Amino acid sequence: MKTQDFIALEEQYGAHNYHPLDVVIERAEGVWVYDVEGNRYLDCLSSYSAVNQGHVHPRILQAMLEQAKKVTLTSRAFRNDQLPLFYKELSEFSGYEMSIPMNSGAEAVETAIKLARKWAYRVKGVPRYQAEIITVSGNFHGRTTTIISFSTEPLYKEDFGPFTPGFVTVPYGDADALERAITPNTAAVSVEPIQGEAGVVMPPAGYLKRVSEICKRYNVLFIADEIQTGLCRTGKRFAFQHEDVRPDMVVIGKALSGGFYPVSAVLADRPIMGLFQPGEHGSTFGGNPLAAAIGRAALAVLRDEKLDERSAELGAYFLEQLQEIPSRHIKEVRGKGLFIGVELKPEAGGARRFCVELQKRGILAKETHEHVIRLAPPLVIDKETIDWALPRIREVLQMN
Ligand code: IF1
Repeated sequence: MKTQDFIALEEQYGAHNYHPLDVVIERAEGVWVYDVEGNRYLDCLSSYSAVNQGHVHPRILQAMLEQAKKVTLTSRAFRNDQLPLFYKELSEFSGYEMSIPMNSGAEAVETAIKLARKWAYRVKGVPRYQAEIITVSGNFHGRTTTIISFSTEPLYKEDFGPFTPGFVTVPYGDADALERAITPNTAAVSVEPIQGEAGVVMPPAGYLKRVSEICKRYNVLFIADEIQTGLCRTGKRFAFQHEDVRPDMVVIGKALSGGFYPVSAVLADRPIMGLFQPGEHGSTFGGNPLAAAIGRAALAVLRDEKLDERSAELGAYFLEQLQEIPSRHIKEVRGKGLFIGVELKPEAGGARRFCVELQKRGILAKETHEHVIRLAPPLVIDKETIDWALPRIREVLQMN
């Protein structure tokens, strides 16, 4: 079968909830993916930062295969020999005392919302069911009906009401607006340290510090969604570490499995995570031994290969080189580590056509919010490969 044959099947039998590039990938290794016609592409999306360790990392693959032969799922009605070790190693990696394992990022975000609300009622003393969570414009935290209830993107929410109450939205980056929105019923503030889906949107310097100070002053939990920015993507283990802050809860996913399996988690210290009582929350697959074994290997790769330092060093180089490209189309090139967005001027006609041209030159990138090309290769990329990509990216950015 050829590319078009696969596309025809997808068109006929699958929901059209995405508008993918016409590339049909059949295998991948490291930073490279290969389509059904044998063409090779540099993956500059990393499956939305789920394959920070590179595609099919051998160490994680080995861990998955070995565990899969032993036991994959025990339910949480019983215990298993992988989860306790995953808990410990995740605590050592993150510096947080405890965690609760889930599967998708959205599930972990929902878990953080429930935990923040429970903390509001049981610890802060907010009257029951009046807890408010402050979120920000341009947020992306997943696709569940509660999460899209506080989305500011009509495409993600307009046909899916009625919406879950209890969320207040303020402009991203505006700490004064955030402080004004706090009430005695505020349970938490939830932000992405850098907004991924919004187009690699960086807040003003010191914003996270202000958020943290405001949360402390008003006895409000600071929740950081690091599902896309975490796990070494931005040049630190967590993006919040670029400022001198320590959120009360950190939500992670994606690269927590290196792209092998849905693995997510919420990190917190005991005064918060200890609030969950038996039976209150969970999921069939959350914390299963296969996920835990994969998560352990994924963390070990991030740690042992120092992918945070690699992202910082190569990201700074990539960003500097991109910022030197003369192009009438470019409005701004921004980013942190290997998490880069090239924002185009509206008159450039949208980022999609540039992504199509990049594909013709062997580079896979994704537009976000119409005008931004996201460039986020796996963190195992090397300088030679970045130098291979730069002339191709330059050529595309300089086309008419
Ligand atoms: C899609 C982008 C979208 C996330 C943050 C939670 C989640 C995500 C910061 C939910 C997921 C994915 C979802 C995927 C495309 C991608 C994405 F931001 F990465 F670009 F959609 F906006 N918090 N982001 O980025 O995690 O439940 O997906 O495991 O839905 O199209 P999930």
